[in-house]
Amino acid sequence: RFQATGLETCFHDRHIGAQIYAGLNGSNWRLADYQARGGYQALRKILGLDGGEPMTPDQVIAEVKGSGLRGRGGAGFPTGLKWSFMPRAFPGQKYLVCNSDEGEPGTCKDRDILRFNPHIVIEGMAIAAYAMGISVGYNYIHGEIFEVYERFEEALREARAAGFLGDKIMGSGFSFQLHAHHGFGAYICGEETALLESLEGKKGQPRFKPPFPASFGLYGKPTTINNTETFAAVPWIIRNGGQAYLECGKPNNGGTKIFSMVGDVERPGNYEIPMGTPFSKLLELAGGVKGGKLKAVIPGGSSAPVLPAGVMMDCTMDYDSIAKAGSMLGSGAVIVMNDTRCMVKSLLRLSYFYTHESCGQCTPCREGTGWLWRLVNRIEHGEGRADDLALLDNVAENIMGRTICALGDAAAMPVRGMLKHFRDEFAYHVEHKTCMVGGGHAPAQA
Ligand code: L3W
Ligand code: SF4
Repeated sequence: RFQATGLETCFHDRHIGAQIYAGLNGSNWRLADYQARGGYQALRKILGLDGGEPMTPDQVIAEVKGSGLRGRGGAGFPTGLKWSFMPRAFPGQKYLVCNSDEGEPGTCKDRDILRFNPHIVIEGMAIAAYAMGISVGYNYIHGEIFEVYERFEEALREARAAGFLGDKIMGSGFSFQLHAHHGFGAYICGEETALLESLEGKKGQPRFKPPFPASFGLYGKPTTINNTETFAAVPWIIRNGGQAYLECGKPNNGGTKIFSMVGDVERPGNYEIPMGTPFSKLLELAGGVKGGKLKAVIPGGSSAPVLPAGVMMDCTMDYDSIAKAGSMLGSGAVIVMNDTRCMVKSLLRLSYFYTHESCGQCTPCREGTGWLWRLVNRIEHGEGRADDLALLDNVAENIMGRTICALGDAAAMPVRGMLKHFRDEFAYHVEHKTCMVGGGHAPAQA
């Protein structure tokens, strides 16, 4: 399978790629380099500029549907289906938005796509715009990554100058204006409706859904939002066909996916592998566990419940396998923990993140995330009480499903995962006022 999809080591052994990363050497991000790798051929193909007939928007959407591509930002929603929600005959402005507000702890793939292959995102967005009859798009880039924002702006300038963006693209009847927008670094702006609020110049707080952005999005107009990696998959699909993409992965889990291997591994980095690859193979690519034996893995960014080593080693890296094991593939950040890691200390760090990033709009999240953090904090610092574990269960349960956006659930799920699989460590902390794995107490957090 690796050979079939051209899996190759890119500019160093921390960037391995099959499609999005294939052919990169760390500095060949410019337009001419991208074209030398076959870039913008997919756009030419759909516009009928490669000698063939133009593809209709319906044909493009059908190809994406057939590819089995699912949203790479975390939810795994089928991309072709989402594109088909966009009302065709809407009389006013419609928008296309790329969510590059990558902020999920552990995730570092989208910034590297933009840094090393920005034109693949531009081409993917142009194809999406054509398929949905959209003439204006924005790429919302995380506020803390300046260099990436500047590089994307430079790539936009190149694409406009070469006629791949703007009015009447390459002399066709299709026009698409694409702009970059630099966010301010708030995690919550990665939630799609908070992102739209922020793009409109307002405070980045999530809206109620429904209505979904497909019907009420940017400035109240129909809007399609996809993740950076999702758009980056589109040119390959159009060039090679949806079926070929699907066959790279496994049924219901088409194509390749980039996994950010972080934590206790010898070679942390981004690895683009076929969906359905065994976790053991991915771990091997990342050089194996560093500093001890494998204890646990958070398989899909910090919002995903932790899985113990034994469970994880039986998983393949795809939505279905990880869900069956009781967690989620999420954004594809794989946080590896060795057996020197204290789970109480790890949860303390995660809980602090969520209470810090809560936008404060709804009570269960605003109050509940702080409560969770304070409970874990006192357990970690030897002040836990006998009923604290039951209280943690109870607070987490009362946040789940009772908030406007997914951040509430994202704060509760790691707590539930830790207590499900590593309850004994928490109980030991409460009873003995110290850590059973010898990690000591974490420094106090203000
Ligand atoms: C029209 C319907 N559209 C759903 C659309 C919806 C959205 C997509 C998925 O959460 C997860 C979250 C984080 N008509 C629709 C419809 N849609 N039904 O489909 O929607 P949803 O609500 O399932 O998910 P979401 O709110 O987008 C995303 C998890 O991702 N996560 C976060 C990762 C963070 C990053 C980052 O930092 N970049 O990726 C990590 O696991 O917890 O569960 O577009 O509009 N009937
Ligand atoms: Fe804000 Fe949290 Fe409510 Fe989401 S769940 S809207 S982050 S308070």
